[in-house]
Amino acid sequence: MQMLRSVLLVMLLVLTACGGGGAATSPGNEYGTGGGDSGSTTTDGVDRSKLASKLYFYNWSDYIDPAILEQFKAEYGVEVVVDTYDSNEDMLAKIRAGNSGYDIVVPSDYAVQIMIAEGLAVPIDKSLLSNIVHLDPNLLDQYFDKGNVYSVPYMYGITGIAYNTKFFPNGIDSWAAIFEPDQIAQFAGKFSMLDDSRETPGAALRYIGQSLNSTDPAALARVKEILLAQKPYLAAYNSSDVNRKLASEEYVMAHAWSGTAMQARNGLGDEFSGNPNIAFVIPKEGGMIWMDNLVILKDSPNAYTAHVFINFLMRPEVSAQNTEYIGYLTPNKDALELISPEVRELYAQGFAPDEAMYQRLEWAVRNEGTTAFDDLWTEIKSK
Ligand code: N2P
Repeated sequence: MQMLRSVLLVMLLVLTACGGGGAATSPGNEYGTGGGDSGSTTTDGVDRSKLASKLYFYNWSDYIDPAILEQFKAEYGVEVVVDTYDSNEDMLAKIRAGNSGYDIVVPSDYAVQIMIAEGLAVPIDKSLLSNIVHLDPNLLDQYFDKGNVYSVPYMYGITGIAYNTKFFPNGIDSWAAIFEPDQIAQFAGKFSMLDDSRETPGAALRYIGQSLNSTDPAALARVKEILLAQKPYLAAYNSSDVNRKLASEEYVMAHAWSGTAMQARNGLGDEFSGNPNIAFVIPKEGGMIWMDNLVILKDSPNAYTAHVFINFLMRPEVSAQNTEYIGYLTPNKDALELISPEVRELYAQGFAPDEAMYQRLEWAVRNEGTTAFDDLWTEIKSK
């Protein structure tokens, strides 16, 4: 297996060296003529003499198919070094300190707003991103970066409750299932909430009929009560291995991102196998919709290579393969038709929003006037 893989890699490298780029194996390889320089520029418009040997990618955990990084290396000779995080706040803290060494990060919507406001991002050079034509125009030009000056969508998803149908034969339809002490007592130590200052207070806000962006003191006081009443029953606040713990049935349910739930259901490559009992729901009171975006850091020394990688990720077949692996939702309209019937069937079962579900989804918006969510979260975690 390893041997076969090496042989294939060598063959690809030879093709690349002969000037064929990835075109021989990758029909949708549609680079424009951006880049400008002649010399070592090949038919795909990429000037190989300008490529760095390594690119540092700071991404969420379990959020890219490792085979894609191998393909990129085989085609361009660039090694993508991946480091992972599990919350926007952790990522922001690291890059705010400066000299993080990373080239590309993947902030969610409201965190893109923060990065722009704090001067942490560099404008995107769209002349190097010919594959942006494959993205769904309805998912571009969002409130958090009008005109996509600093960011391009990577994946989007929704946050609800993932659960095991063995333990919930009648399904779940309300946040009460994860918040109400009389319902959770029987599952003490067997479920988790996201370790996230926007997601977890946001879920409780929706449960009490409020916007997940509300900073109304009375609403937040109620949220604090709900979260503190729930805390003794929780296994953990967890944003890192919920997929594995649901699949192994260490958890019977979890506040989770849709792709985490899909990974628990379908497994994740060679990492762990899936559990067919896992289902996912956006409770009737509503939940979060979000989008994670590729952003090049202001202090990235490898901005050109970063653009080449981002353009690669926007190839329809690369995006489809990645989506199939991580189970989120691709903003790439031309990738959709390449996704397997099995995954599409799960989307239809609630792992993706339909019209009715959209009505109860809400985006998180940055609120520069308040530290209410951070304060509340620090307090909850310290109790
Ligand atoms: C993947 C993280 C999903 C991103 N583990 C949530 N915004």
